[in-house]
Amino acid sequence: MAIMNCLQVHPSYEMTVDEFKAWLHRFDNDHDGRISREELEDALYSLRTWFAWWKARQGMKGADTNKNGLIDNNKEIEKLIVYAQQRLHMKICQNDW
Ligand SMILES: [Ca+2]
Repeated sequence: MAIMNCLQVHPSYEMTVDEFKAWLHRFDNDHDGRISREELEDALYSLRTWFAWWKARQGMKGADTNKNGLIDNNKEIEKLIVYAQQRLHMKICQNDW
């Protein structure tokens, strides 16, 4: 995995929605602006999440509303944020907080 010049994100670290999106896109390995299940899995591994592959699959299932296997629009990212908050206990707050 590539070494990235970024802050280490920890599940208990509070971030804004924008920071979450920026963090997620660091794992967009093919730089197509969309997040695949594999890329989501890498992101979860970076948090040292247990069962990252399974959680990535669950997150994808919940967030990928148009079922194209990619998180590729704002609505899907928002659903992924809800998943991350509820199931991964990540603290993601609105930008204007
Ligand atoms: Ca999609």
